[in-house]
Amino acid sequence: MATRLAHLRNIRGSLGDFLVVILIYCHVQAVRPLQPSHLAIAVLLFSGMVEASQAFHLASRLGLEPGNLLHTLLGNTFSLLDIGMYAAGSVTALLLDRLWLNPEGTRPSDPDPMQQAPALPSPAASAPPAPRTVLLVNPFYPKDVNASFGKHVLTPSLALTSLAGATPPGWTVRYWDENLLQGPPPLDPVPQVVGITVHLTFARRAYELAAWFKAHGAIVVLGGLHCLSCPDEVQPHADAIVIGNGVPVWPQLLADLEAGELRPRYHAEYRDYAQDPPPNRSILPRWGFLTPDSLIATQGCHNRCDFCYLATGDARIRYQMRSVDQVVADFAATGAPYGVFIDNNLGSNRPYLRQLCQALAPLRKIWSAAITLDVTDDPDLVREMALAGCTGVFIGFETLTDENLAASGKRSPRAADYARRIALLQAHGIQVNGSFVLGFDQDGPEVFAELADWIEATRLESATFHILTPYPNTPLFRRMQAEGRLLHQDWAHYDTAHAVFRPARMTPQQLEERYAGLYRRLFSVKSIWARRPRQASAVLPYLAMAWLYKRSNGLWRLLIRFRLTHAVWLPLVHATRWRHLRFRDRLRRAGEAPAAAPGLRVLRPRV
Ligand code: B12
Ligand code: SF4
Repeated sequence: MATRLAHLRNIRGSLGDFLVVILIYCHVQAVRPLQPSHLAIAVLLFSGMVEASQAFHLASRLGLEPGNLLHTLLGNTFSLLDIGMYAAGSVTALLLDRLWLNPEGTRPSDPDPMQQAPALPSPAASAPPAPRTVLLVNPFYPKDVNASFGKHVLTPSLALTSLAGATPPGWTVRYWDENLLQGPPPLDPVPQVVGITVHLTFARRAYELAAWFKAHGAIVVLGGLHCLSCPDEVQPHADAIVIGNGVPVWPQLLADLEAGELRPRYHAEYRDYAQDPPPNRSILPRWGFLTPDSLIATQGCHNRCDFCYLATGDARIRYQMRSVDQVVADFAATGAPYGVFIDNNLGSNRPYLRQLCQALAPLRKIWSAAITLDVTDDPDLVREMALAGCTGVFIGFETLTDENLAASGKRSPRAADYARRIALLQAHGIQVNGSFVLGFDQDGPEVFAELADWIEATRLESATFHILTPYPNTPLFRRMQAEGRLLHQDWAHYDTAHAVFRPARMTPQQLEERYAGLYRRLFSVKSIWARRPRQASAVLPYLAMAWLYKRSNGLWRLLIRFRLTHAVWLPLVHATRWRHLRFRDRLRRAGEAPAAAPGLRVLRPRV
């Protein structure tokens, strides 16, 4: 059995390449007969001389140049193949689980790797830590079973790649993300320094990892949002903690450590952000993420909603923008066709966004970003976004009740005007992923069905739901605490999937049950179908994305464990980009938005 598993582990790396070849092959067959050049690519790929992404580029160069009429077929050909492949994948995932063919060699009855962190082997006598080595770790957190598992591999946080970018020469940096389901962090060798990012939901796991690494002789540094909001809780678990922006203090911290003068606490305000070195993405396992290339242009937000982590304590994250040239250079350097901006709100400063869009347009890449809905006050700016490659936006609508918005201090267009503004974005080929918060004081048990009806009526392609969560040290937290409404302070449940406070107009159980029910309804085949795009040619790409995102959690387990995430996703990204480029050229020629969008859809499961 062990040999069989080892063999399977060896072939799993090439499985992704294999799937891509099949896609290229079927696609090429569908649009034109097989040519020797395509065969040559397949040989190069299998011989290991080129990677899947390079092969795909090559194939598109040879046979499928943009502008070619055959491209109209592209989206749908891919979509059909993808739907078939995902369906087959779902069944395979199930079978593999039954046959206990997972990388860890565990059986299906073993703990679900989506719910339980990998076991940490008890500390054994190991070699002393290797000097000048850093291991940066993103700890495990359990995934909400109601939502899509896909969103957890959408794009990596920039926290650790930013630290890697700031690491002085002479240090070797490695990266380990426990959520990629490859087991516990490596100890070959034991690193001299372990940097762990800490969020409240995975704080407990971060402390376990810290203790484990310390037992092996490593120096443990903890940083991240939870250090900002609860430094005194984090402190005893670390040799040093970093409060705030880690980038400017990281080189100093390493120098202090080498000099034997490590301080227990380092503070760094969110200043001089534009001076920060670019992130070092080379440490990332690219196979692990749909989009390994997370980008950032701005920090902070013009709003200060009482539930947002940006309102934590006195830590006002000053609104800052990087130079447009810096951002464009960073995106260009990734070499990727698609990027995700992880900014809190890329639309906070509209003149800046316009400038950025104009500079991004020549790259002919596609991207998505979180913005606030007020960007649609300016339809011309929406057009600039479309012309610059924006194919999707993540918008925090939060609620359909204006009183809830007012009470939380969110300045946003009135709920009655949401639908018109969504239609404006969709008409520019920009898919809208709406984020909604449930459990505000005006929310009763009736809001769930109302919200689902509204989402279906507006044909919102994608929606994410969050139970209102009072993050520690925010105005909302302090109010709930003062009113005696907090149920507990078990941070692991502060993950927006659990009710951690007493809602005003329902019980915590009702809130949790109806939240789960909302996902069930919106992820149902009936609802997915009801929200299909009006334009017939956009229906198949939409269904492919919806199937992968909303109906394939079994498949996600397989894709993540077997390192297939990126390879399976890439063809969809290329197809979306080609469709977008055609749409954008038409938009530019027409001078205004067409009546209906062409249905450009890249899956954008955002937080
Ligand atoms: C990318 C992202 C994700 C990715 C990756 C997450 C991951 N942990 O790997 C995905 C899509 C998977 C994701 C999922 C979720 N996310 Co998220 N995510 C983000 C996002 C958009 C960007 C993070 C980022 O890259 N920031 C930029 C970096 C540079 O900033 P930073 O993390 O603060 O890091 C700096 C410092 O803190 C410090 N630092 C950080 N770590 C370390 C470590 C060391 C050693 C040192 C020295 C310093 C240091 O230095 C860094 C450089 O300045 C943020 C919003 C945002 N714009 O920040 C939300 C955010 C972090 N997510 C959030 C949430 C709630 C979630 C979910 C729970 C949502 C859900 N219901 O499913 C899930 C699950 C994650 C979890 N359980 O924690 C919240 C967290 C709230 C909080 N108070 O903790 C945020 C803030 C969004 C929000 N507006 O509420 N997310
Ligand atoms: S608009 Fe969004 S990012 Fe800005 S403060 Fe409010 S919740 Fe936070």
